[in-house]
Amino acid sequence: MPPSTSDFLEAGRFVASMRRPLLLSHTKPDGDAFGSLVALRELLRSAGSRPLAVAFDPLPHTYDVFRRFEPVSVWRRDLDEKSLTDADGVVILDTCAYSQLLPLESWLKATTVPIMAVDHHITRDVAAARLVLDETAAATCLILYQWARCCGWQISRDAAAAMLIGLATDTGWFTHSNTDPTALRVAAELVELGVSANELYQQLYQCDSTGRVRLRGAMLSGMKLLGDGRLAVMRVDRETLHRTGATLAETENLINDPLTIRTVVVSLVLSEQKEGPVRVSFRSKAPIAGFCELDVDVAAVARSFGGGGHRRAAGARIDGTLDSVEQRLVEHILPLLG
Ligand SMILES: [Mn+2]
Repeated sequence: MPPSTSDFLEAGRFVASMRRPLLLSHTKPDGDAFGSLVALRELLRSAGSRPLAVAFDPLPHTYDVFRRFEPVSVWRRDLDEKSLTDADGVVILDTCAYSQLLPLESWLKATTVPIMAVDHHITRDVAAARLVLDETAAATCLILYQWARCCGWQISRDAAAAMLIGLATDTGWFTHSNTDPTALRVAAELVELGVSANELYQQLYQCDSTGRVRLRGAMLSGMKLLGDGRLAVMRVDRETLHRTGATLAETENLINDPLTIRTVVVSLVLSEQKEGPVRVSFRSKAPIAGFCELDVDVAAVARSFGGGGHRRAAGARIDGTLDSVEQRLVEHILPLLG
């Protein structure tokens, strides 16, 4: 359910009581995470506070589009716990799960400053005094826009651009199943605020590195199709990254390629990390009337492996080798595919 006007106004008063709010988002930040950090920083600045926006990872090249804005500070690279002493509040954006806030999990659990969260995910375990949640919202940036409108905050062109990037990337440039009338209406209003959609599109989708395009080729040629072509599995190992010259961050969105195949309902990407568990991303296709009625909730699949996310886009970190993780996932998912 979308927040009501009074929810938004109360949340507005809550955040207005913070002079130095710390803005955080999830690890491995995506367009909606960076977009939310930049947009809320701009919005709160025009409202008179001094927000500190912090990302847990540096900006990957796939998001060079964000270089048009003042940089977001990177945890450990630009600041540490000492830099947080004057924070008098926290706003967590685009996640509500401690597992996605690990670098500051213990700090967040120990701090006495008020915490609020703005999010559109289903998975949540963060203890926050105030929540602005809308699981039906296509992006956290969309919630921020509605919040700003409701509170009458000034929306600068930078704030609008950052919100359009978040909304456009979380909807796969308005093609995913979360693209609803509200998403399209808000996008139109953001363009009316002076943002060029075409310019953002070019910076987002026509600025790939050669390595990323070669990695796409390698992943697709190694793709396995299982369960009568309903399940696509792709893997990224260190050797492939080295050979193609791509970075791990550049695997983002390549998971959507197999979904362009008529038969594929679920797409998986297993990525070998430098150390620690295998990172797994899950996507599923919405049922297509008269063609494929299968409706797989990949958030539920991810949850049974300790992860979480949305019905059609989820993730998990799973201990084991690429082979063993793949085998366990395939055994779990194939029965769901009829
Ligand atoms: Mn999001």
